[in-house]
Amino acid sequence: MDPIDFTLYLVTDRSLLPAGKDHLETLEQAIKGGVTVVQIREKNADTAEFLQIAQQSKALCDRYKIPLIVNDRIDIALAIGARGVHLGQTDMPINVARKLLPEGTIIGISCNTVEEVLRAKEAGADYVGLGAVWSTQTKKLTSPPIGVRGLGVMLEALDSSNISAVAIGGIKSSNLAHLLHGSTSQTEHRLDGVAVVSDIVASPNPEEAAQRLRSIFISSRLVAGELQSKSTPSRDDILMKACTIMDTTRKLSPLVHQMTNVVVANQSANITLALGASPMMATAPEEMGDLSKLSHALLVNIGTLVSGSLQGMLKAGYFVNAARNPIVLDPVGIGASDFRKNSVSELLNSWQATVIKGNAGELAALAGSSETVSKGVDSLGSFKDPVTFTRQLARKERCVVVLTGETDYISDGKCVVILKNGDPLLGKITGSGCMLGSCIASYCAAANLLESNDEYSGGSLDRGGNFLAAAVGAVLTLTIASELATKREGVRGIGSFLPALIDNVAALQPEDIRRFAKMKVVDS
Ligand code: 3NM
Ligand code: MG
Repeated sequence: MDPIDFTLYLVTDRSLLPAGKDHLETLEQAIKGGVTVVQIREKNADTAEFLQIAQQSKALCDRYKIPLIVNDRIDIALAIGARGVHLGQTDMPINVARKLLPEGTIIGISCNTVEEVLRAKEAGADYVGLGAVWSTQTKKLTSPPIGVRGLGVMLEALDSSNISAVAIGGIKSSNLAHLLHGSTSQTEHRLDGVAVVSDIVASPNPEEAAQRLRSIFISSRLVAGELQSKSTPSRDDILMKACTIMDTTRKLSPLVHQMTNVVVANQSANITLALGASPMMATAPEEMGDLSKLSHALLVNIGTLVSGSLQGMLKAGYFVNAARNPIVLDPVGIGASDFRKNSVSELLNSWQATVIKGNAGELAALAGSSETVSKGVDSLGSFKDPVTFTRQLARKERCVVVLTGETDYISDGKCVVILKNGDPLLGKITGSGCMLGSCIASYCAAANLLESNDEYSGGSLDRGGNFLAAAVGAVLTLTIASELATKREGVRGIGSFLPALIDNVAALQPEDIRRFAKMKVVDS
């Protein structure tokens, strides 16, 4: 028998049908929209009713040659000759089900932890349902959502096995690109598909809902393939792109939404203007949906985080991911408190960052490494092997990582760019790191506008390496401008340096970047 195509796995739930819609009609429309496998899930029906629904659904699926899986009930699966069964952790054990079912029957199991995945592997499951990724109204969850990062860890547990994996729980067309990006890059084992209930079943147009989900899945798979085969760009390639991005920022003046700290808000807004972009410094959770329609990128800086601002950041990121615009995360002082650590964890679990930027202490805390510590927001010490650290963190978080310090390291998970520009005064003023965050976000906005001709290529999927170039360009712009600023007449120290820096950023030309960049690219 053909292997099952898990790309778009519809799990039914008749209680979610909109008024006037019937189960079989919705099922047929969903199949026409591109559902590749169907699970009949009946939590309240008695046996006779379940059997009838299963028989009718099976006849329909057969007509379209779509495999049908029965939730939980081995007897119903046997009675209708289903292609498979789906078991929960407290249902019939896999080895017993295997004995009862005809040879070749597909057995899947829901897993919520790495241990459950390892046990499913041991027991010979054909596929696993990993979740719940996000919270959902459809099923009462017995443990907290695993988030995209949790999903990545569970997928890694499947490396070197041939078990298929689908994700489930709260998956919608608005967050699917984020989900797939978080689980397609570096591990051997990718998601084979996504399982969805409400986004299709509760939709007034299940055919279109299924089409939307399927096309996002397919295009993301293409992008992931491109990323895998991407060759290391040369120093000149990256510099050329960075200069194009610099020009584009001035030409298109992207609107950069910045949720930053109270210490640096003013200078961050001014450096953004100096780059040719426009700052928008809003924080209220209530307006994030509206603002995401206007902005071209989001900067999230946790420098003076309070509980209220965290809600705004969660919301903002959700909408910005959905709009496929870039997000830059600056986890300022994350090592200083559990509140910051937990908050960043929550942010990275609910949305996909495009770039994460921090000093050694901050990125060590974010990565859970004890190699270097921080004092307040300042970093003490550095990594023994910053190149490997930066590359690995980029792989783990599936985004571009910028490690700042006397030398800056930037990686997309493949190559690492090493930069050695910058005047020491940059480290003496407050908020130079935060200004860098604004520069990265502005250039990411421009980079995204450059490549947004494909509906699904934007956001966190660094298709052409443009976000890497944007981050490199941002570091070079700020550090080279700092070198030129200290040469200006009248610049004597911290106080006179800041305005000179802002002026020099505004005056900087692409030629300056090409001429002064102290830059090297190393391959993985
Ligand atoms: N199982 P929706 S979450 C049926 O975590 C089911 O195992 C889950 O529904 C699990 O797509 C879930 O509407 C419901 O969020 C998913
Ligand atoms: Mg069950």
